[in-house]
Amino acid sequence: MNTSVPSSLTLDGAFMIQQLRQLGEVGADREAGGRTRIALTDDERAGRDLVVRWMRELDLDVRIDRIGNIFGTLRSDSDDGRQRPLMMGSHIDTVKNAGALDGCYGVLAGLAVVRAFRQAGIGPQRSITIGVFTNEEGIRYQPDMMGSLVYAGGLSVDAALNTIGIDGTRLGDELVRIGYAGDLEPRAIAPHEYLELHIEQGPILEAENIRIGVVENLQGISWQQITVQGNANHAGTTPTRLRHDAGWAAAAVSTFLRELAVTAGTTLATIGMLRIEPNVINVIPRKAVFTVDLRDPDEQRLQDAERRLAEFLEEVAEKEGVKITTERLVRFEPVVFDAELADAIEASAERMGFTHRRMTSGAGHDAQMIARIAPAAMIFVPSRGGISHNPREHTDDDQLIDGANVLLDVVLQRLAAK
Ligand code: HGY
Ligand code: MN
Ligand code: MN
Repeated sequence: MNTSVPSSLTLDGAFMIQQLRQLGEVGADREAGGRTRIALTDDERAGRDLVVRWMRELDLDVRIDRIGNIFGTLRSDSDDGRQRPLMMGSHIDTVKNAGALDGCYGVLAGLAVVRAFRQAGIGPQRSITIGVFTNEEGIRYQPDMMGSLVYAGGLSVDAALNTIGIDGTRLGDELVRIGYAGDLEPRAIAPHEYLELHIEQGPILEAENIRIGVVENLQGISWQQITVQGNANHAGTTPTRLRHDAGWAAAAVSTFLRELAVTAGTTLATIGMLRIEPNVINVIPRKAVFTVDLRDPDEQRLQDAERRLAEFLEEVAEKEGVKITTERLVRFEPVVFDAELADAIEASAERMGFTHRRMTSGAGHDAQMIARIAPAAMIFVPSRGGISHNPREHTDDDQLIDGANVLLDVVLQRLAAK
């Protein structure tokens, strides 16, 4: 293959859109809407199988590592097996009733970039690898970004394989069951640098009518599970002053967190999961179990939020006479991406005539883990209404294709650079 890569290649955007639609059908939920491909379920396996098929159709060297991360590599002629590839990628697992783009867009745009090389009959100067990382969403097994965290050395493979999910299953068993327990040691394919194209999942680009987000950094994430143990009692005979109401305690924390977020400014707080027992109309709840997701771009402010929550929990326990315990599920500090890569993304968007702006990622991404072991950065495209983790997640086809063309342009610049 000749490796004199021209300054531009042609990316087949329509084909990428068609593949996004096709992958979006896997795990489709006609009733509730959207699709659900929770990590290591049969639906996610079907999504994995489809992407692996597409990788093989591009004649990529497909490898699976021990935590189920999938890697498809277009090898360069100069790769003696030790060359670090330029890596792109993301994830294809979803939350419940998700949109079709979160994660999938970065994987399929990466395949579209490789396809542009294949269709031009040109080999890249450096190998290119597309990564599909396991369990990015972290809703069945915590933490989120688990596959890329293991890959980056932040969590041992064995600890990850022994993780018990919220459904009581062991992650390693499920990985074997779906046939994606690979033999490749994580980081056996170590990236030279990493680019992740993703939908913004927030309102900024659309609100400012900007085409491309140059993602410089990503906010810190703190997940914990809180258990309140009170006393069940009769709803009609128990005076308020004698109650030990776990349901009230959970509601008090929710109100406190909204107040904290509003006054702190950049801190975000979410109670995403909430269960009370016995969950009966005329019984004062004896137990409440709920999760708290705190985020802030600034580590000190995130620590302040965690401290203030802990203090409030002590107050509530004292006041209501309940026992409150917390379990830390996830804690990732804010991440700053590689400045040179961010500059390259900005230069490509500028050269291609796209409006662009630098920004922080509100969501967690695999790139934040890869940034631990290689230069990494992200490219965002707008999300309609800022909506994501929702069947109504949407980005216009031309915006998706523009983003993929910026990705291709950055890849060509980076391959030419070194
Ligand atoms: O939680 C997140 O931000 C990501 O979607 N896993
Ligand atoms: Mn994502
Ligand atoms: Mn997501």
